[in-house]
Amino acid sequence: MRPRRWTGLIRRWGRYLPVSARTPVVTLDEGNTDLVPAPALAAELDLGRARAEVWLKIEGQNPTGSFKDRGMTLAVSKAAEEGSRAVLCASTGNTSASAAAYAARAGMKCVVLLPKGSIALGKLAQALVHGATALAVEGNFDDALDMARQAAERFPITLVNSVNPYRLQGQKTGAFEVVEQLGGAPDLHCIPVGNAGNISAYWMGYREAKEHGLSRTLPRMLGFQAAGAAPLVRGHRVANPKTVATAIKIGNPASWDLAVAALKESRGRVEAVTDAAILKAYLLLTRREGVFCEPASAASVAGLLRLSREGWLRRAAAGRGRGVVRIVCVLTGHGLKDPDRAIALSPKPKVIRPDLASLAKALRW
Ligand code: AN7
Repeated sequence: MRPRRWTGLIRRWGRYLPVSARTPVVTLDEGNTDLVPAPALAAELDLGRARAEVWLKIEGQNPTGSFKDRGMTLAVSKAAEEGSRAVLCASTGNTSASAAAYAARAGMKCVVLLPKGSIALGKLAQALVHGATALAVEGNFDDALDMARQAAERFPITLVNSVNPYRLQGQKTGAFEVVEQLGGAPDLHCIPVGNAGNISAYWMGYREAKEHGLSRTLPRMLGFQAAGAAPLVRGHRVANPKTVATAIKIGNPASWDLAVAALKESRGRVEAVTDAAILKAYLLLTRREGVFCEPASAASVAGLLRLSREGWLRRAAAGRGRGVVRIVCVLTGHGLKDPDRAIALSPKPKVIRPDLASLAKALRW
């Protein structure tokens, strides 16, 4: 039998990407992540007479545990094609983890600028273990991104933040996969928003999927920011963003205009969700769906629950009668990225002696 395995998103979707036969494909076989039903979450939603079908796009299944690998395979492949020997990014963690891994794969140097003290443990471990030069910037992500942009103009190093257009090109494949997995676009697409690259990339992907005849419809894009880091909701930059969801602790999103266009064109919405609501959604996913994502990812679910509570979902579903409304929530990163948060929210294991009596006592049997 001819071997047949997934060989990454450039090989699968290359005809829709800015690559040629000359592009050296730097891949870790990213993409092709599962779309898992979320019945417990669906049961929490109020759509009036309509019924919700909720799907989780598990981007934590990517090689470095986040959706960033979709953009990074393309950005690093194109950097290699252009003869670059080094890549640079500012990051709240996941971009640095991904850049470090793909640079290692490509034999390139990697420099990552990390806001000091704001990076989840797993992400820091990844950047370091893949051999990146990590610098802790005394400032926030927005300061670090400013520096990275300036440095890339001055020095011979390729910027792989999402201001690099290849990043969004790679990330749009998430929408192609959703369309393929559902046999068409969903009605609603829920996604956390930080630097606003991913919401822009998904919208581009859905639009292209329609143009290429892969889907007949487009979803409404629903973006969610942490309440303490919600520049798009407030309509202005946030100087000192604050949230437990460190991945989206961003006050001045680079893809601001693209995200606003996506929201407008899709008749979407951008809303803020509190840290308490994010952590509640995180625990719903971990304890009732058995799905472990990082806090920032749970913002998409917190937002969906908020829109349900406010009656927005019910109004949005009004035209459907007793029909089904299909909702996708992108879970952008794996829960193991931020083990400290998982442990902080959970009871500590009780220490017991190695005998049955101690076990029975601990369990109150
Ligand atoms: C898990 O790694 O910005 O709105 O530097 O890691 O496209 O920025 C990460 C962002 C959502 C927000 N979920 O996506 C970085 C970084 C997770 C993330 C986002 C991020 P964008």
